[in-house]
Amino acid sequence: MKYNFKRIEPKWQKAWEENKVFQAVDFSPKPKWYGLVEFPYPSGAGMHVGHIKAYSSIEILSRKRRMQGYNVLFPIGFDSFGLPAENYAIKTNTHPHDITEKNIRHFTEQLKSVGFSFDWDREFATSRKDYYHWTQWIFEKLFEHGLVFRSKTLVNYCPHCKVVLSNEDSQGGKCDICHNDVVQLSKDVWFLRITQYADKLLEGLDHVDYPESIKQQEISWIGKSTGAFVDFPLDGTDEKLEIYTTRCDTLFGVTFMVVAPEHPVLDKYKDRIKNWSDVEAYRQECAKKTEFERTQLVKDKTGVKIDGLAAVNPITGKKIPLFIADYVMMGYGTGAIMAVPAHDQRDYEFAKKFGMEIIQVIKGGDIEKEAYTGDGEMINSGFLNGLTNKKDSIEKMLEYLTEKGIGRKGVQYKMKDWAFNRQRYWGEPIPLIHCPKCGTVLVPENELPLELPPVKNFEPGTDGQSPLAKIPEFVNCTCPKCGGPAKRETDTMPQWAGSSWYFLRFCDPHNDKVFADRKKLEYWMPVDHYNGGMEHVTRHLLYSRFWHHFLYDIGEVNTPEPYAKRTYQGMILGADGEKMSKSKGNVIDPVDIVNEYGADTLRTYVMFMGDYASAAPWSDESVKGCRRFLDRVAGLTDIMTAEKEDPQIEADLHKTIKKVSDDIENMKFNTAIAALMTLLNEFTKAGSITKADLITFIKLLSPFAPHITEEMWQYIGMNPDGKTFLTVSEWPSYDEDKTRDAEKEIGVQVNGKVRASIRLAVDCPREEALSRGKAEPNVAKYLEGKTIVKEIYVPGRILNIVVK
Ligand code: ANZ
Ligand code: ZN
Repeated sequence: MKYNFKRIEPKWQKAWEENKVFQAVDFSPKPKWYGLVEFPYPSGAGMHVGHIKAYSSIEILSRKRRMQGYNVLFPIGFDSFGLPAENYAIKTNTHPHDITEKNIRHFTEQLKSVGFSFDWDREFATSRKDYYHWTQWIFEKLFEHGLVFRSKTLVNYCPHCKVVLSNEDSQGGKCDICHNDVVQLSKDVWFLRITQYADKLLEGLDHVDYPESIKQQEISWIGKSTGAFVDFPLDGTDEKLEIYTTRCDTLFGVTFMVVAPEHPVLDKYKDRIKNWSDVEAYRQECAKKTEFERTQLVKDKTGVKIDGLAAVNPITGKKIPLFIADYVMMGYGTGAIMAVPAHDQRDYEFAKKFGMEIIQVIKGGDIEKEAYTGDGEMINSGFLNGLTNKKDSIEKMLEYLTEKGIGRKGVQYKMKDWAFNRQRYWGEPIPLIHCPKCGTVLVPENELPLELPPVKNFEPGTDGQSPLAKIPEFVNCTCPKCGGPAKRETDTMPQWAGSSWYFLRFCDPHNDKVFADRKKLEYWMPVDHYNGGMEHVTRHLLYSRFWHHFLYDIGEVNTPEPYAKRTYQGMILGADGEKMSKSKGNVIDPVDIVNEYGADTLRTYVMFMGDYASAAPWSDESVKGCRRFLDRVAGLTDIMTAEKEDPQIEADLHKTIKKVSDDIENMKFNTAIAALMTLLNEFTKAGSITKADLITFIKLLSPFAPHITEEMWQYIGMNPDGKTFLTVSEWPSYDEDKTRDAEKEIGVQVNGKVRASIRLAVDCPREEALSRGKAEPNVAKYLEGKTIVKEIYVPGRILNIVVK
């Protein structure tokens, strides 16, 4: 067959679409399979080759599942609220809505040109009101259940984007949107109480099939810590300074205390503090640093000793100095610590610098050099002396603290509540109303969606307010409770809101009565396999699991966990091995590859380039190699002349069916393609193959290269009515017995040394094997004049002749 991808790719894309081949059918009696990919943000730059790789795994699995008889849901939509569109709109004086819809059209065309088997009837965009209606509705449920609260605290703020960011959005001290440094500012913001779900988010990981690396990232991000809260009296006051420690066993070794520079206790006792101006100066210095800088272990310890205020060790009754230092964070524990320099390295460095006493309470290490953090016998510790196990000491101390009312057991999480409002335009309006009489009131459910009003100027104000605040018609409203004049909340939701539940909407995308019909949710959920980026593990994955657990708790969905299985893809690097970026000029546009080599080549190459989960550099040579492979595949129709199946080819076929089937399941796409390349070579070597051989081959290749194989299927007469598609034909099965070779190369040994090698049928009888082995000239040479004492033959493995 002549291979003309330019003709056949659009032809089959159109035929599949017209015949709704990829349509997911609600309530079909077939077993369901829901495959999900991270829906794209429709940026102006269009599709990236990274999208192709990220989507290809679930694409291939979906196509295989359909051929295995599953009712497959493989949907796509657009995560279309967010800053880039808004920034672009500001720059070009256009409207983010128009830009977004235009980008969506562009993206759709591009995705379709690659032949992904999405059910396009279920497409939606999070920025359209029929979708964000339900994002707002879920927010209202969260609010009703006490999971939305407002608090004035230190938050991450990006001065460049002019937005408050969540912790997840400012990892490593950088803004997730613009990658500039974030600063800590005290602001009044809306939070979602994700910490209330910390334990459920941890526990849920035991019930899902995620790679260990993903589980570990979530676990350490949530950062559950068990320890104790202990009260330290402030000398000469009634005040008790509460600290959080994981090592209450070391209480006898506490020689000073440290509070975070922002700790409110300082302001309260301002009048007693003699060096207040030093305190203030230090505070200002700290405010300039990012939390990331402050928590770096390797950094010079700084701090100020509070003059005029001291604490008391509640166990020993000894007076101890009080410091402020930036290595203690206001946002963790209580913002105050007991310092045990002998056994905590940060406290150790601080004590050395400020000349504080170091009391060893656990035997071991070399306290002259560094803190000892290991286990050992307790010393200098009163009633704990002699204990040798940290666990026992902690338990005993906790008992004592509890009994005396000085302390209590406690848990802490590194994860913080989710700062949820953005002071920008292009996001879901938060459906809250501020009434001077009734307080904060929800927009009534029947008034949802609360529509984003059209605006002319999206520029965020220098006053830190969202552009919505400048629209009196939007802001001024009546209180739904008392009917009096009230004002609307003008902030919008963060980018991650829409993606926190989109997989549910795919189950019932056009419903205007509920976010999704319960019966449909029960049919489709959970997602059977979700593939996405590693960079979303501590953002979107965590957020969406949180929303889903919440919806489960209020009885809206049928499982606590949304995704039964999750995997990730490795990045595609530029040909130079660097991350693709515009500035480096090493970006590959997938559409260029489609135009030059065809979608099937692009798809095959992206899956062939290496281990799916690893990063791999782009190679033009290898793209061409994949194209040549497909050219040769097309040529197979010319050798479809054999009447009878060759036994060796049959064995090769069964082996390949097994390999490709297993490899796809294990996401080893590259070795699946390699196996098909090997099979193609065997076919070519054989010179002729049967029609059945060819059919099996194109079925196995079809998830990777669906257009060329669909064309070949028709070419050999398998699609007479134009509607009998290969794409939904039956996946080949194999016979385990036949996966073994018909013939094998076997070494002929004389006294254990290989003297020749011969090809034998694996079931070749003993007599025949021996006589053929002995007939080899180089074997005969070693047998001459000798007496044969033993002949060993294991079919397909060993032929050894022992002589004397
Ligand atoms: C005394 C002590 C002795 C500590 C010792 C450790 C070792 P994780 O495991 O991460 O929860 N800490 C508590 N609050 C802090 C804050 N706001 N900023 C900085 N450090 C803080 O760590 C808990 C430990 O980190 C606590 O236990 C406390 O130091 C410190 F040999 O208390 B520890
Ligand atoms: Zn930013």
